[in-house]
Amino acid sequence: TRPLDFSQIDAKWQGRWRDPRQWTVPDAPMGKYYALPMFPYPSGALHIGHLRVYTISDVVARYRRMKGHRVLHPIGWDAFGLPAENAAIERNVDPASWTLENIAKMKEQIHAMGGCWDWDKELMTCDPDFYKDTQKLFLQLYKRDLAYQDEAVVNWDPVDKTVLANEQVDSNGMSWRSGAKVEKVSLRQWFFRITAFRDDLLDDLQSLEADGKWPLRVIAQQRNWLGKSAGASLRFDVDGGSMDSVDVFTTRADTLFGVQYLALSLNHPIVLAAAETDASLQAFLASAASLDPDSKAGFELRGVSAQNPLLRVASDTAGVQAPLPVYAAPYVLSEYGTGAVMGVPAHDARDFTFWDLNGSSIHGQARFVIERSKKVELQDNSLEEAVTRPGFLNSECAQYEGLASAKAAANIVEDLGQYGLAARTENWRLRDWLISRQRYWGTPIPIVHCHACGAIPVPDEQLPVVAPVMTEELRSAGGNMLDHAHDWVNTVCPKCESAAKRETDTMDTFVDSSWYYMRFAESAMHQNASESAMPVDVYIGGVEHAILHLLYARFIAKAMGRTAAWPAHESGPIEPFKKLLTQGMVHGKTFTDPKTGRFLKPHEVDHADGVRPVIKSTGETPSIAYEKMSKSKYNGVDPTECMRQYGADTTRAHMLFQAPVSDVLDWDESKIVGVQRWFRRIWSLVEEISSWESAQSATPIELDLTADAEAELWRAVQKTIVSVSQSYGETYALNTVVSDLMNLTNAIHAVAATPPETKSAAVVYQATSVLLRMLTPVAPSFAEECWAMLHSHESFEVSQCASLAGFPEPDGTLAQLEARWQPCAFQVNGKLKFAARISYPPEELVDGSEELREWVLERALGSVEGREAAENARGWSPERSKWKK
Ligand code: ANZ
Ligand code: ZN
Repeated sequence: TRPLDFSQIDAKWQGRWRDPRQWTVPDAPMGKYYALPMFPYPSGALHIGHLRVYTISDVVARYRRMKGHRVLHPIGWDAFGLPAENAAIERNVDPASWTLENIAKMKEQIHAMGGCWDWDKELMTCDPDFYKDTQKLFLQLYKRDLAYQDEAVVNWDPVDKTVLANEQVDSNGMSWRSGAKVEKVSLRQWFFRITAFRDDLLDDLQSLEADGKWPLRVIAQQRNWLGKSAGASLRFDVDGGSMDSVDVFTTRADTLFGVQYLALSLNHPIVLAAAETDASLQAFLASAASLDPDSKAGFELRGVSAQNPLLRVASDTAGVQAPLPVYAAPYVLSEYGTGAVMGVPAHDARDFTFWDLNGSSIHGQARFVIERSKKVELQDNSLEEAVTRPGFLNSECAQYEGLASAKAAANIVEDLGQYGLAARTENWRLRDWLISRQRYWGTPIPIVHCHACGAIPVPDEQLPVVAPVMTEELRSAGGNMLDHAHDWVNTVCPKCESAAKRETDTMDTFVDSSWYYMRFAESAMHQNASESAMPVDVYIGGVEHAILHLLYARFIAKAMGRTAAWPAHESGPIEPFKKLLTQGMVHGKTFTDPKTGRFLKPHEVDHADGVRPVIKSTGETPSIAYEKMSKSKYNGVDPTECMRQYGADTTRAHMLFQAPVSDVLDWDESKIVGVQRWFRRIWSLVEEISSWESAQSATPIELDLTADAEAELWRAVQKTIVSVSQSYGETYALNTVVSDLMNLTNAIHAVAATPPETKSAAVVYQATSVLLRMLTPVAPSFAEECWAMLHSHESFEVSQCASLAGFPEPDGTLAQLEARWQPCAFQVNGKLKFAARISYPPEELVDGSEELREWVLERALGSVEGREAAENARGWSPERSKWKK
């Protein structure tokens, strides 16, 4: 017998998987299929999360290939970004070489997992050949007024002289790098006009909701980020301010009778004007600028008051006579709505807290005007919190009295509208996408600034605009290095040829990832859209990208979809990713000392026992938990090491088997032996069968299914083909693929264990052949090795490997086989209950006879279900029981 050596098998087959040519299928009756995992950032090391995504995508890609699709399964590198730039500054190297080294390392690690990648499509976003097209994309958007420059308030680090992302500013407002106090400054920045597509971005989510194409959680997050809210703008007259009126945006016009104040954002014109003559307001604004927007601080503007617009339309104005105080308040966002809020303490939670803190003691308690139901009136007017749910109006104003919230709001807006005091509006949370980064390591924005002509696009033939090499001088300059690259910055205007300067901002790396999938598909900038592999059929990645990346990618697809970039045959909404699979996190095993709560390092725990780990220093049992992997918990797992130790296929199968793809996976290496055992069973089975003369002789093999054992096995084979195809192709329940294949292995073993007569040998041989092909997507190298062994003695030619042998299809015998079997319910002594399938008894057994009883009982208890039930019912023995028909 041949020993099963996983690393030898890996070595043999992985060389083959590396060659992308083998994946070119001459004819693909099923058409294109584009499987894409989110491309990695080249950090330098493959982590276990990567292994999970690429395993999933590889399994899907291999399955589709076997089913006859022309599959695109590419990989590339999201190679621009801050880590490379920082590493370059710290280590005095070029970010390009740092990045390339990392890519080389990670590529080897990816090879080790035995994936079938289209390596000839490999790309990296920092390659000028790639970013030439990123720049073209920018210019196409610019020409269509979808890219523009505008002033924006940004985080400015005065020491590093650079703009910081929000994530780079700590909770005290300090820079993560320099430690300097970050300033808010207004700078000219580049934006993409994503808001122009907001209606499509929202409406088309519906098409992704159907049939679970996208996880509902992701769709909800997208909706929330777009944040459409329908409401109205209402106009309040103002006395004593720099303006005569203030417009507010509200979603609850029905609460207008309950307004007790107005609150303005810190840079509202009325606030800024008042501050000119009010030193204490100035002081408040200075201190409030650094407060977080959750703060409910406020400053009442002296001598300023507002009037409730209902005064102009209500039949009874008793409740709305009082002039309303006006506050400056940091909780009012300047970029949302009109930057002004009508404060309704009784019915809005934020307003309630604000009023409690700033107004109620001077101006009175919260005033409730919305009742929960028509009948019950609010007795107590001093509730502990706001009543935010819609209800019925209790305004003591006959005109609106008792109306349901929605109706009351509609009437109020309409009535005020007659006087130009109200209009229906909608508001969106979505803002235009700020893509400027004051960074070296990103795609240069292809614009030249000319004194005479303004911002001029770099002409196509001058693309790509390549950043200058990072010299020692630039590296030490700090801030945006490109600002200091004088030879590069100074250029001539493409239009008038006078002296001009290059744009020194580079693009957010999210721009690169917003279109790379189209480059893989060779559409977008390359115009041959009808041959395009777009859209992506299944996109696999982490849920952490549920919002920004997916939104940006959807936007770019829609923007480019209006051009020639989209496959003409695709109708309906333009969505880049038909199906989205978000894989769960992989958690690592932590050991803690139960006494101290300290995380234990691997060498502090003794696993020698194999059952119960022991803390070496104390002899006690550590507490075990599964948590997010982190250095401080010593629970990280190196996927490369794991594959080296157990083999790539074993690691893949284990990973798939342990949890459904979308769930958290608790990585427990000790369980990997289960998969190894399974593979050994398959190995010995194949070895055994390949020695059977009878199995190899007949071609094509006629299956004789007249005997029960063979028929039952073949039924299992057929059922497994159906269920596994569905899991691979529709539900992505890849964990059940593994368990179904394990069960089929056991079923084959059961028949193979009895001496092989000719008829059962043929069935066992066929069943094994089907098993190996169905196993190929999960464990490609192992399955191929087994396949080669199964066919090693054959007289007829088997030149094809299992991957090219096609995925097994049901042979149509299932219905017939199912009909042979009757589902029967069994109950023995009232104790043992189970359902099993029994074939029809032979004619000669007489009804009610002892022989029939024996015959049925033997089969019932011999069935998988019967054996299981007997095992579960401890102490039960069939001899002592009475059988009831
Ligand atoms: C009065 C009111 C009464 C409100 C009530 C709510 C409940 P969404 O749904 O998220 O769009 N608002 C308006 N502009 C704001 C701004 N610039 N900064 C902070 N808050 C602002 O939120 C709309 C609601 O948020 C608006 O409806 C307004 O408060 C507040 F019982 O108006 B509402
Ligand atoms: Zn010019």
